[in-house]
Amino acid sequence: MADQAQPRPLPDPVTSREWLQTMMLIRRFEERAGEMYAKAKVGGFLHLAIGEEAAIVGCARALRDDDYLISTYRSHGHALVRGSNPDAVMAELFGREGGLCRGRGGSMHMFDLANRFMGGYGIVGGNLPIAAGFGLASDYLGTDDATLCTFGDGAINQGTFGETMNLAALWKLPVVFLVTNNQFGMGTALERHSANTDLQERGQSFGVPGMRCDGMDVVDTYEVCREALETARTERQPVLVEAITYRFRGHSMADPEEYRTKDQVEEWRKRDPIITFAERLREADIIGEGDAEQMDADAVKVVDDAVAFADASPFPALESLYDDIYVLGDQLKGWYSVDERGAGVQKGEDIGA
Ligand SMILES: Cc1ncc(C[n+]2csc(CCOP(=O)(O)OP(=O)(O)O)c2C)c(N)n1
Repeated sequence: MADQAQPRPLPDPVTSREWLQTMMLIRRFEERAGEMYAKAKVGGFLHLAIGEEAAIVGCARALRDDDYLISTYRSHGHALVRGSNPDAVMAELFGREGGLCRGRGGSMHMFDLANRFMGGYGIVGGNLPIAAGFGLASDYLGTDDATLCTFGDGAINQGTFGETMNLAALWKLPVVFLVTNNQFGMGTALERHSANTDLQERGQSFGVPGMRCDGMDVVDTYEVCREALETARTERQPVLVEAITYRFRGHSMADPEEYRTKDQVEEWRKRDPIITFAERLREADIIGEGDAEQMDADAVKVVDDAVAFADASPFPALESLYDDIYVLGDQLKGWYSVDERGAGVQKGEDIGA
């Protein structure tokens, strides 16, 4: 992690502007998603990553196009930064046919193979072994593609963490594990759920070295992840990176936030990753008067269009209920696997019987 007084040098102007623009898009997209949830346009759960944009953009921009990214249920930003169409991401939240997963996944289960975004996952810690699988697949295929797996500080205490670190180190898998330490696992503060709060250290006994970055600083996150990915790719050495960050909103949309004070939130908001990065770009003359406002207006326009697209997109047809479902034939009987009354579409009558 870079010294706060000595920030890392900025990338070239075009790259710097793109990072700011992408963080703004994610912020505006998430804010609107929250509004759409309040209007009941979005069903199920909705977890926003507002405040974590630098951690998202910094790590993803360290990836090559053919690398894999896998994240959690807090994954709208990961899809957007990977290049998923904002219209399709919003339509997925709305549960519509035009969604990234044709409306089947919703907020927690974004997936975009073309952009090698291998999904959001609802099970805490469930994505770590899957990431190891991608690493193993890269080995089998003889490619030098690397995988980046993001998860939260709460997930580091799941059994899957130790199991995955062990195999990743043993099999020399090209995977970087990024623990997004936003200080809380739901309503439980880091020091209340972890005896050892130095999370980047937690892989060492398994043979996975650790690094730390300032997850409120997009440049620092990028540089640390780039180095970690290089190590994973060329030395076949998995690395654990800890990004220190903070989520400004509740865990999900139904969170009274009784576990933290408003003062603490305000204190972290002073380090808002978008505002601080825009200031740096202004000081470096990379953006001028009115540029940030224009970029923000552009982001709002993209989000407006995404909402219009999502609203106009139809709900999936009832006949498509069994599309893309695993069917195990004779091995499993019952409604939960396949409608045994025949190959024809049964339109769901008797469901629940
Ligand atoms: C195996 C499992 N246990 C519990 C839950 C319920 N749950 C959803 S999110 C969450 C907190 C996880 O916190 P963290 O890993 O720090 O990620 P963050 O939400 O902060 O991004 C829990 C306990 C779950 N989804 N999966």
